[in-house]
Amino acid sequence: MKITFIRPNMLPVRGRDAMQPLVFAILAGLTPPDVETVLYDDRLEAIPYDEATDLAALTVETYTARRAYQIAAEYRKRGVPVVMGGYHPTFLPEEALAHADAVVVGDADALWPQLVRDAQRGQLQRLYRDADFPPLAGAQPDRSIFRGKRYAPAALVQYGRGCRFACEFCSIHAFYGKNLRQRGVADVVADIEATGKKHIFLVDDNIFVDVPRAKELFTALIPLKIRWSCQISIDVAQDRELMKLLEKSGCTTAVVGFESLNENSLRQMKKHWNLKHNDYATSVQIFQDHGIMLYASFVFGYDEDTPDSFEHTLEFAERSQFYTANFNPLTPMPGAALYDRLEKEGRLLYDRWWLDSRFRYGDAVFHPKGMSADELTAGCYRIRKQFHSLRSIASRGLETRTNCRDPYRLGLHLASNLVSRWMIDRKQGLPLGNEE
Ligand code: B12
Ligand code: SF4
Repeated sequence: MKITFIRPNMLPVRGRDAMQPLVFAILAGLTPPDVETVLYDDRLEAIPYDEATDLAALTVETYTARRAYQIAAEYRKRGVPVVMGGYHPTFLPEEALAHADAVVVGDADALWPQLVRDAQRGQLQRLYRDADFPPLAGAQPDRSIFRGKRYAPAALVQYGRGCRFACEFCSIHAFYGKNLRQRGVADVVADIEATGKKHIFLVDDNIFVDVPRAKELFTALIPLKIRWSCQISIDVAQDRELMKLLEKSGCTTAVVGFESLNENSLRQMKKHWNLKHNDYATSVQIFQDHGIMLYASFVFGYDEDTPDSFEHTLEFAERSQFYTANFNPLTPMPGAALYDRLEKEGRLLYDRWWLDSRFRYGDAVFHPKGMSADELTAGCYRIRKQFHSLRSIASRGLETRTNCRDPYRLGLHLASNLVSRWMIDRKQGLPLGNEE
């Protein structure tokens, strides 16, 4: 038997920064050894639909759903059954089942071997759903599936799943609820060593969900002498011991969700804890004192945001000399509490924006209160461009504790800013999927 794993592309354009789709290394590691596996990544290469296979297995996010359904149609036309899993089918299994033979809801780790056996017997069930959140132990990811593909240099590794917060717009709480699980530290260390890479992206939604376990991990990373990136909540800055461990263990960049400079907006999105310990400027100083380059994330469109919010936030992001930042229109994702609220308030512009041929990447998809939807789209695009101007890249690059602290960091600063600068206009305004 042969399984073809597919990672659909979001837009009809190839990027230069595709990262390894970790999910397929995990599934490959759980696949019985007598089953052949191959991966095609739609972001990097054309999919050979006519190559013989017994099952097409697609990972689907909301932004890639339209493309995933197009790919699934090609396989099903050729008589190949299709299974889908990931965030989007988990939240909308009925929608996905209209395009697939089987759907996995939630985590697949414990279900995958059974699904493969069912497929071998030609007895795929329609829906696979784990009633529980099984512990994250067992098989190690099999990254040989990525061999020969031109991915970004960092290897993706996961320590845990879930987040202790429940920000209104975020899919994580909707997916995992309050459940928090972590792998054994020794497994993670072995996994990192097996990648053979010296730069690791720890993909946990929030690596700071459990203080003792975070300390255990960071301590175990010190002897590996790697550089690593993570996503972390800003409240870590009040724990000086943890900050020292982050620095000592090689943490070079961290994605931090600042989201908004407006306290009421933070309250509305259930992220007011962002300001519980320190103001933003103080937290930024603490991170930078420890050499950590910040990738700051902002959203616009909460009820108190007005057209002035854009320049105000841009000014803060430049003054803080973040190595990079994203400025996105608040986007209701199915499954997240925000989606249900905006739907109830009758403020959604589309029935299902992710399938609508009129939707364009970067577009606002609901009626904000303090500006028009077009102003929201245009404001995010404008400051994204300004933040990636050569003047801004150069002046942010002069932050001596982080962005130009050593040649490695400066190289990272320049490379990520120049790639993002190049991508902004290539992505903005494109339809999702491959056809109009
Ligand atoms: C790393 C990451 C990225 C990386 C890219 C990663 C890559 N390989 O290309 C970067 C930073 C570039 C990125 C970009 C974006 N991302 Co992102 N990303 C993540 C993150 C943090 C980790 C992904 C990961 O490796 N997870 C580990 C794997 C093992 O978990 P998993 O994918 O959930 O897989 C498990 C199950 O879902 C299931 N499963 C998944 N797929 C399949 C397929 C089959 C066949 C089966 C059987 C099972 C199955 O089994 C797996 C094991 O149990 C996730 C959050 C998260 N926790 O997953 C967000 C996340 C996936 N991203 C998200 C978003 C919104 C984006 C962006 C659209 C952001 C933006 N506005 O531009 C972009 C564009 C993404 C795109 N489609 O191209 C959302 C998606 C929400 C949704 N409803 O779809 C998430 C959930 C973050 C969030 N907080 O909401 N992202
Ligand atoms: S802290 Fe981050 S991962 Fe956690 S719920 Fe909020 S946005 Fe999602």
